[in-house]
Amino acid sequence: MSNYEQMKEALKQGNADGVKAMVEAALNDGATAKEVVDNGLIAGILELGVLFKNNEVYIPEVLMAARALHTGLDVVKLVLAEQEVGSKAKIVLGTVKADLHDIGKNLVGIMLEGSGFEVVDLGIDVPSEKFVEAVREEKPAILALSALLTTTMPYVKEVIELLKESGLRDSVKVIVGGAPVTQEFADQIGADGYAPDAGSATALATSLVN
Ligand code: B1M
Repeated sequence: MSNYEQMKEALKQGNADGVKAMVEAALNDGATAKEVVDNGLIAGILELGVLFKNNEVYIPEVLMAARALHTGLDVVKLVLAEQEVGSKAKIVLGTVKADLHDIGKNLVGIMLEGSGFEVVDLGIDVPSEKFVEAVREEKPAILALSALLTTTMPYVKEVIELLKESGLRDSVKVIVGGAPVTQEFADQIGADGYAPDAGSATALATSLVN
């Protein structure tokens, strides 16, 4: 079994200590943070996602795997922080109302921080009003909204509408993402940008502040 196969298996079993040790070993062996995240951590959770969809595993197993994944991401985050190149701009980030998924959002945050942005992470299940309040108080250059459920996508639109009503829409760029979100949806709701993955989100944010 390759190292990444072992990492994926440990992740699917929710073995946080194993995942941590394997991520550290892979990075020490010269793997890049992106390789570890793409080939080990994300690949593992997506494989588990298929089992979840087919009712072969249930929410407790997925939560254990998510915890193991976050343990691995914490190691990656330390490596990326060491490469930091100074603050580019402030970004407020969060997962929209009624949505508890945070793995992708956290990955986006880690990549943004790793490329020099200051990230204020509001967490998950964030009420739309709280995003507006954060834009007023933090004055970020970018507001980044994540949604993983088709049922929570309308809240992405709600945030943009509330920003308009509050007279704050022109003060901030809004970028959106998450598995069910598309460029077409982003255009429909008047977002400033859409990114399909964490790497693209970083490139998009950089292009919007330059
Ligand atoms: Co949930 N879940 N889940 N889940 N879950 C999905 C999303 C689902 C596709 C599974 C399935 O049925 N195949 C499905 C959604 C169907 C739909 O709406 N289309 C689903 C469902 C139905 C549910 C529940 C309703 C299940 C239930 O209770 N019956 C429930 C809802 C809870 C809620 O939120 N209110 C639920 C619960 C959960 C857990 C809590 C058990 C757990 C979340 C744990 C956690 O996040 N801490 C969970 C998980 C883990 C998943 C799957 C398996 C994996 C999601 C994930 O982390 N992917 C997922 C299946 C799947 O995606 N194949 C599934 C890995 C992650 C790196 O990818 O989040 O897409 P992703 O992020 C990517 C990009 O999307 C992008 O960059 C990231 C990295 O490259 N991105 C952005 C994300 N945000 C971005 C923001 C940006 C730009 C890019 O700019 C701002």
